[in-house]
Amino acid sequence: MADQLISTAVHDELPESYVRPESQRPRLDEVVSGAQIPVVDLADPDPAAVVAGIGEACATHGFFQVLNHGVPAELMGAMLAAAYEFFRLPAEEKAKLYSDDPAKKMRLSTSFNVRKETVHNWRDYLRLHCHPLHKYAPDWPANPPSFRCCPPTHHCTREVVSSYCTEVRALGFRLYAAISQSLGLEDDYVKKTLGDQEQHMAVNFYPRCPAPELTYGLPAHTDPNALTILLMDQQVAGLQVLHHGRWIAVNPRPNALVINIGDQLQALSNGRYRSVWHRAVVNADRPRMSVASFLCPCNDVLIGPAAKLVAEGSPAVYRDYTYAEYYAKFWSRNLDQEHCLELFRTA
Ligand SMILES: O=C(O)CCC(=O)C(=O)O
Repeated sequence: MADQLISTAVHDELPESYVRPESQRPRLDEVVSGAQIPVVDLADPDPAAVVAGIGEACATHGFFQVLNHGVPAELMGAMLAAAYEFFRLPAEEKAKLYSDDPAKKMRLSTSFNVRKETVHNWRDYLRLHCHPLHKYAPDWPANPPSFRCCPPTHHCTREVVSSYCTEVRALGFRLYAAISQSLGLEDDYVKKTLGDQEQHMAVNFYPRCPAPELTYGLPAHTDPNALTILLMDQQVAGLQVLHHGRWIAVNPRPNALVINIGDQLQALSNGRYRSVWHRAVVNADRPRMSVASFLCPCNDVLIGPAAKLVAEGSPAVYRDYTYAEYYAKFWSRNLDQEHCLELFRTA
């Protein structure tokens, strides 16, 4: 129900349904703030160093920040501005877009899976399907105008979200080539294997929270897709990544994008690359926005460890499955249960 949206009201107290039991709270004072996830400069003149840096990051952290990635800084700024504008829309306007049905291709929702979860999360989000654009963009919210699609030749603010989607997709495919190379596979292995991929976007809005110690924006989870490209609010941190059993705060770097390996690349790499637990925490002073773009395998393609990686020594860690099967399993569970990929192990 739309009255569950938290971006439509000011909250002086955290409602009981958002309060985590003591043992599940974020323990913000234990978070490592000085550490960093790896940073890869895609403009490095040595392409082999870029590939090696990406491979290392995927194996050790499952996360890295990219610089000089080709997505224009102005477009990133405009995307975040459009996102803030969207969440400032009046409650009645937002209520028309509300749905808690994960099958819907365009929906404004809240928390994670309100139909299943017992404790809610301090997040509202707009979920959009983005590929092919001509199929989905006409159904995007009519307000603010930057969410709607114009013909590609027509330069206006309404192009912002669709242009952002196009740029991010191209970056994702560039990263796929580097990831394939780093695994010793053909350059186009990942892209070809995952089929004509879907692309989804989650525009995450985390309002100011009266009690950040007691709740999450998003609790620890891994991403069910193949690759995630995250545009973070430049002013407010909130993303944390699990590394060697401790939570590392990811501080926004000017014009960087954050990349993470999803469950499907962990499977395809036979466990060499890691889809790592991450979470979003909230804060008392300022709202925060993030825009996550997910590249998702084609629904009916068979996914499993690359034959070359299996033949070279280690047996297949995961069985083959379709992405449709995986995605259904992911959404049938709570976000903070065991790694969904564990359910697809061979032994
Ligand atoms: O807001 C963030 O920093 C993380 C978002 C995220 O993990 C997600 O959308 O899956």
